[in-house]
Amino acid sequence: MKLFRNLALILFVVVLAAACEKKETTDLIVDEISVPGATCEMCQATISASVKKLDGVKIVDVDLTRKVATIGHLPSVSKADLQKAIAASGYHADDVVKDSTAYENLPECCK
Ligand SMILES: [Cu+2]
Repeated sequence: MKLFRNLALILFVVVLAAACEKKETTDLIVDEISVPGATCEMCQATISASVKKLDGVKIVDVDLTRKVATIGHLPSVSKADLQKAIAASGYHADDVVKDSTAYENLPECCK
């Protein structure tokens, strides 16, 4: 598990570095958002999809061990935008409370 986590982290940094090399992403900002409800791969997928819908989000990693979403995005996206998007998908995001309807619609394994 630890090895997987380290590999995932390394991969994330490599992809992030590659993303930064592109011209339009030179202003990439990286935010970490606490997602205490994230427990499985479905949660990862749901949370990733929620923020990728936002124009300007370039890269997302959801660490299930730390329960933290790390998101690389352009300055046009604020941390509040990210928190709102994650909360709307059914997960607490830092101090932004999850949408209860979205939570009810999550797969059983995610509740
Ligand atoms: Cu899940």
